[in-house]
Amino acid sequence: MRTLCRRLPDGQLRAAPLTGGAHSPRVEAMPVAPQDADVDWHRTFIALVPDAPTRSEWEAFGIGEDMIGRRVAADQLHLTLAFLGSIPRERGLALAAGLASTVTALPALKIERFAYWPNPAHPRLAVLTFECPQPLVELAANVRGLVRSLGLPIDDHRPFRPHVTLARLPRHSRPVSPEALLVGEQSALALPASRFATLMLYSSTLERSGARYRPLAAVDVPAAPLD
Ligand code: 2AM
Repeated sequence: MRTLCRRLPDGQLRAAPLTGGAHSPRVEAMPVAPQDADVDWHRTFIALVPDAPTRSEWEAFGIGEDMIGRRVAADQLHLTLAFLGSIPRERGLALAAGLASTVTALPALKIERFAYWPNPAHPRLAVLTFECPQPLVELAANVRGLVRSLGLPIDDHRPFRPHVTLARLPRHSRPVSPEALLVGEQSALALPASRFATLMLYSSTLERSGARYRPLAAVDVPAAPLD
């Protein structure tokens, strides 16, 4: 069983865009905001967004009382495929226009585990990690191929490990107790596979309450059967 997507062979796996049929994605990415002159193209990233039932499951996910106030808002939960940082507006628009060409049909993703990163003794993130089937590898490689074809950089200092951040903890948080870790691990066992229905280009602004993600373009991701 593959447990992690390691570094991807950028651009080497290019799936043909899906056209026609009941599972056809939108042909062009839906521009959520790019006409808006106020859009800032800072801290941009491309991520998978869950469908409504999956979002509800995650929202109800128990990770212990300590995490109240630290949780990522339900409408902000996502799985990042590529983090780009600041990009010029023109290339951002080209990226939004090309997003649909990267889409592959994706099965619901099985949850691998619940974890604190980098570790429970120094917890900064509470995450769900996901198994990484071939269609996810292809989709991530397609996205990165598009980014590179536009001459845009990908911040690659972190290997690609498919995860959703459920909560963010301040620096120097106290260690997570084994009991609290168990709460999360047991909750994760009960979760069904997660369906990601949308591929989104986001920008991120830092606000007092934390990062706020703003959708810039979106494209449907068709469902593939679970293997
Ligand atoms: P994280 O949840 O593990 O922090 C917006 O910041 C999104 O991009 C988050 O999902 C974040 O992952 C991800 N990301 C990936 N690489 C990043 C980087 N170098 N800097 C900031 N965020 C990054």
